[in-house]
Amino acid sequence: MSSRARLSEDEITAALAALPQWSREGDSIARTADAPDFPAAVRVVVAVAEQAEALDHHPDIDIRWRTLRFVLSTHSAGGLTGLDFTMAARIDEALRAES
Ligand code: HBI
Repeated sequence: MSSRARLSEDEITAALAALPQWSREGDSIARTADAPDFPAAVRVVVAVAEQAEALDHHPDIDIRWRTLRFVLSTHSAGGLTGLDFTMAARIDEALRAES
């Protein structure tokens, strides 16, 4: 499901159901999470960066002290694709590793 083909509304709804921490924001999905402290938040960003490079798919990342916000969309498709949901799951894994 990690292709760059734009997903249908039904596919988006189904994919979001498997990612309860994420919410739809227009043509993107987004998640906010608090790390235990600032160094842990930075470690999450480093782990996410490595996964983003591996997938060639990069989230928008906002870090404020220990609060992280991730926003995903597939710019080249002008909307949501399977890559967004694959990357969202990897972001969840990186957050769990620092929780
Ligand atoms: N990341 N979120 C996101 N969306 C893209 O379209 C994208 C990307 N990272 C790299 C990338 N595209 C390149 O493969 C080129 O398509 C620009």
